[in-house]
Amino acid sequence: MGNGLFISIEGGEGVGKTTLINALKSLAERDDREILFTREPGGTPRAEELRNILLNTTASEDAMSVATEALVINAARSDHVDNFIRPALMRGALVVCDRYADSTRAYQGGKLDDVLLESVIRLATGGLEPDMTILLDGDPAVLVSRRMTRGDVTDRFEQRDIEFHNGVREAFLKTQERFPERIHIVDATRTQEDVLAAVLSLMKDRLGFTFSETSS
Ligand code: T5A
Repeated sequence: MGNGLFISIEGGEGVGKTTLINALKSLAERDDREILFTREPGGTPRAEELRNILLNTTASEDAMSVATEALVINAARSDHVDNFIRPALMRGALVVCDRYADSTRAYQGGKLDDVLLESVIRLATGGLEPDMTILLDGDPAVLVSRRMTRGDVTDRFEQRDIEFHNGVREAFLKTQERFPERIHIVDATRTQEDVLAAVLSLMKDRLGFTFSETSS
């Protein structure tokens, strides 16, 4: 896929993905290379429209089935891969994506035929998997309370109980066991500085990538 590098950041709600990505963005701003940040569901105008449909369905409306969720998310992903990720990788960019196909495996997997779900993911991605995935992992009880203190529990995905979050964590850990070479676990309960340092170290060791500001 060109000379680019593709990194995805994964984990449950409130695990610190946005915080980590903001720290990486600060380093990227002072780097001359093309470094792009994107997210799923979303990343292109059409995919962002689909994201709004997915995340803003209120409890009073008809619930979306898991199969519908999987198809809508992967429709968004297909547009994102075709119109944003693949062209950027062909240009040689570093693409950092907030969630990707492992989120589908963790959230929608187990509730649908897994072989069919993998086929849908393959259809959407054309087989494009990240060069490296960072899985931010930690006890949901600790992470949810951290999140609640911010008082920012708004969309329907986040209005879930602790059992739901424990299940998502287990599903991510099982996905990591399937792809141990690609998915690297980082302890999300450590400080923001420690999390960033662990990720920078993985980027250097596994991909040979160092931000210009941190290379000396
Ligand atoms: N989804 C998505 C699927 O079901 N299937 C799929 O295939 C895909 C792609 C997306 C939803 O869509 C679902 C999964 C999700 O439910 P979203 O809004 O994009 O939702 O993503 P969330 O994961 O919910 O994002 P959040 O913003 O809620 O969480 P983050 O980004 O993981 O956490 P963050 O960085 O905002 O941090 C949360 C709080 O913790 C603090 C932060 O300051 C913040 O207050 N914090 C720390 N505090 C101490 N130490 C640290 N190391 C900290 N890191 C963060």
